[in-house]
Amino acid sequence: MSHAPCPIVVLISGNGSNLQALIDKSATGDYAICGVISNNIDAFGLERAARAGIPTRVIRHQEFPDRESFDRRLIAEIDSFAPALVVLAGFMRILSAAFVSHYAGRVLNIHPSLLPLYRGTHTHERVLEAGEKEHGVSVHFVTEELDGGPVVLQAVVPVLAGDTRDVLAARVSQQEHRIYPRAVSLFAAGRLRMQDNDAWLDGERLAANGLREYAT
Ligand code: NHR
Ligand code: GAR
Repeated sequence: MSHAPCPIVVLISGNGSNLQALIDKSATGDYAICGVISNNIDAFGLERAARAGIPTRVIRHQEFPDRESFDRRLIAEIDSFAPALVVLAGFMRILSAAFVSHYAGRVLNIHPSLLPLYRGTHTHERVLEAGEKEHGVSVHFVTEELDGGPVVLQAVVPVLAGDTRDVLAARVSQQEHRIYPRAVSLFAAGRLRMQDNDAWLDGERLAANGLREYAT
């Protein structure tokens, strides 16, 4: 590759399996993870980062009087790494309008549902309760509207007879680890951007569901 890899910062709160997938693919991707930040000091993802030699920071949200002051610190720490993209990977704090506008068009999230279906938490349980035949995962740009920003990629998985929450979650998670590094690489290569609240790939506006693929 002729140009320097695109610097990204990853925000986590927990296990960090998506962070691990991003680390594993960074050797072949167009991006480099320059920092990992967690709001939770017990996040296993911090160990994954340290093992990969990536600098880590912990900013405990409980130590701040309000969301705005937490976000100001978060912005300062992120900017100290000078990333081109901020990647939410199981990050569980809602981001303020000030944060979103500071990084407009430069924040991606992965959400375990076929957005716009099932925004919010406990998506696998809700999908099973509703008797859906399909479920999946979406990568989207982050906007002020929670889980409402333009979708980039979606992977669809079947819901099978006898599925438990954990079996279904594992099937979705496998797809997350496949599509998130791809979405980040597309952004890093300059092929993906957000404009006027739409996602654009290779100069073409993507449909509301983004690029959708079916996994078996
Ligand atoms: N921030 C903005 N502005 N927009 C989005 O689309 C965001 C976001 C921050 C996080 C991830 C999201 C998800 O994929 C995400 C998308 C946390 C909550 C939440 O309710 C909701 C959605 C998401 C992440 N958080 C609680 C809060 O008060 C705390 C919950 C907890 O700690 O367990 O911040 O699902
Ligand atoms: C993933 O399933 C991700 O889609 C979901 O949390 C899990 C994080 O796993 N994200 C959210 O629910 C965001 N609120 P990981 O820590 O192993 O990457």
